[in-house]
Amino acid sequence: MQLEEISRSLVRGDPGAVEKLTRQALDEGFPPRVILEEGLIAGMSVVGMKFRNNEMYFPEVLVSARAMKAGMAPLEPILKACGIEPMGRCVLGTVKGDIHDIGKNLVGIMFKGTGFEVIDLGVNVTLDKFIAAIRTHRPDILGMSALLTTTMVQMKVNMEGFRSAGLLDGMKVMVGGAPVTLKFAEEIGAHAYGKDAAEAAGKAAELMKDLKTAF
Ligand code: B1M
Repeated sequence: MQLEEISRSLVRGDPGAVEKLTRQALDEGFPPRVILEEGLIAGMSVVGMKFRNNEMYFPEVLVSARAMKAGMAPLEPILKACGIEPMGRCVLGTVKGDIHDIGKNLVGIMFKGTGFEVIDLGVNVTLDKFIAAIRTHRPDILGMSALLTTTMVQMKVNMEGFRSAGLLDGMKVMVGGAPVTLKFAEEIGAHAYGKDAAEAAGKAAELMKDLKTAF
């Protein structure tokens, strides 16, 4: 089956095959979100499991990550095109010390698909860089991603930084990433937590309703 083949090629680390099969699946009428979730994300979950079980090593994981990006190339413009009027503006980044960006990029794609304008600051984003971007772009939503237990604590530092810089009025903060939980999000005073990219986009849309009724 097409989507399983995408997953298998991703786990095998074959960017050419992943991109070709993704394009084929689109031509055959598979919805982009289904290809993303049941092909690409499903494959990356297998990579994560194999990595945890020492069945895959970093160089192989990196090649699979490249294959994931190759598969995302034909999907991204279509997911983006689903949004009509920007429903809000989001500044997004992976926190300081952390270079994982696959999940954060997916969140960005889903936000764009939901109708948000997304300013992606990339990875290893310092508090100062977040603050400068908030002052420049005045986002409705600030999204932070962390994949390491050692870097998720930076989210707390950032929340305190935003608060003392007076930047939390009129802006909602969402956090997410594998080690991040709803409990942690609440503890640090974030406004929302997204378990995955689809949930994050749905919650972002809800946050926009809160912002509109508050102002
Ligand atoms: Co790293 N890594 N890694 N890694 N890596 C993990 C995260 C790890 C769990 C693997 C393991 O040990 N089992 C482990 C973290 C352990 C921990 O702290 N709990 C780990 C480690 C230890 C490391 C290094 C420290 C290894 C080393 O060098 N000794 C190192 C750190 C580098 C650094 O950041 N400073 C490192 C490096 C790397 C690579 C560079 C090789 C590569 C990253 C490539 C890249 O991102 N461009 C990599 C990868 C690929 C992984 C795994 C295998 C896969 C991560 C991924 O892309 N998942 C990962 C194991 C795993 O997760 N099972 C692992 C797929 C992605 C779709 O899911 O990112 O969870 P995820 O995103 C989801 C949700 O979390 C959520 O939505 C996304 C989509 O549904 N989400 C949000 C994410 N951000 C969100 C933000 C939101 C809302 C939702 O709101 C704003």
